[in-house]
Amino acid sequence: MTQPSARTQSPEPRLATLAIHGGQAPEPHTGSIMPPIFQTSTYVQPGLDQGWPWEYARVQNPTREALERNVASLERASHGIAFASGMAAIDCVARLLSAGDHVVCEENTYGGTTRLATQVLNRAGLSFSFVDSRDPQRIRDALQPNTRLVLLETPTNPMMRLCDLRAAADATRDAGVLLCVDNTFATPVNQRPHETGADIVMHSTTKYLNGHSDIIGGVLTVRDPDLNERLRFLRKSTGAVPGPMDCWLCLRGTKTLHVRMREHNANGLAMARFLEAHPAVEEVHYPGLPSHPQHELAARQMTGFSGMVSVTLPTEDAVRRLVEGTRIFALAESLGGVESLISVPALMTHASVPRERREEMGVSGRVVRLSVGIEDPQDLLEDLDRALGRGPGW
Ligand code: P1T
Repeated sequence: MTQPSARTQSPEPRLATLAIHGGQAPEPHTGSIMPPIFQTSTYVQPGLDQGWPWEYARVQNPTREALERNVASLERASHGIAFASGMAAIDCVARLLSAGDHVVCEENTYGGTTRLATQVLNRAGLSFSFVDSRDPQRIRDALQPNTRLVLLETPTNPMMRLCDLRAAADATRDAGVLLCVDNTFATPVNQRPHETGADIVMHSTTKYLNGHSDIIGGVLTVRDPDLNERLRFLRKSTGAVPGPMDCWLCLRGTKTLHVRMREHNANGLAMARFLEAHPAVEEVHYPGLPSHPQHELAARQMTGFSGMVSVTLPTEDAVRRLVEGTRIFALAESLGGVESLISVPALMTHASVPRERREEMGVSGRVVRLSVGIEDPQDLLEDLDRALGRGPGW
């Protein structure tokens, strides 16, 4: 057979095409253009020992597998493994390890990740070193002979610190250690850690991937078939699978991920610029601003900076006035939905991190986190301005 010429070879589809079509061929029996919701716990088998591929829905579910293929395609991975929550996904990564193993973990992760490490996984015999991965040398310095995993989050929740993913991958490759990157804040639209050498990419699909604040879910992506098999075995054995309806909702969300992220990126930058110029704001933490100490790295490893913006205000009273005073930004945990949310990490998402550790990282009661949605940016600016005590009343 002759090789197709370069002209007739189809190029690798781009992200917007993958978001809509990746992993989702029409259903073969009816041609249903959307993947059906296979709401079943088990499958009739044609006979004993027939090698029937569908056994039990904890192990196989076609709706879930469509989501897994879709997210894997967006992350430029070869396999996806979906979970009942982002925390279940991180827990599964940790279960690759055994008692006595050591993990190097970014110190400014989501509070639930710290809680899992210091109040659950430590009791199973894992030890953790928490590092400021803004300096990749600190990752190298924290590696021990028994280190098996480096767990990073970039940008971090909520201080928007960055880790140089290429440098982190160099450090872990040299040491033969797995690198897992929580890509929840950036999304594959803005950053693809597998392309710079990460072994595992993790998402809380609760956030941008689903995008509509109506499910809890998680996913891991990998390129290595052996790692895929090990993670699937762990998930089959521990059982934290998402339901088919939630997978279908998430797939519906990923179809518009690229469109939503364009708006989140634009609105996030608009809010960050506005807040930076606002007299009531002490400091803005947003990698897309030239004033961010790692802006040069952000511009190099990200193509957009998402809708997550944190600000430090002069007093806790000012924080209370802001978060209780907005009318569009709703006071709530979580992020990444089309609607704007506002929160105080020290009292909400990061309350389980010990106070001294929180404050060392700047996560004081004076920090407010915004998840900027895709409403009209002028309405959002006016909402913040009014609640910060300068704009007109409504
Ligand atoms: O909530 P869950 O789907 O289990 O995901 C946990 C998680 C993991 N990683 C990151 C970066 C996260 O932000 C989260 C959850 N975060 C919030 C609920 C929050 O408001 O920050």
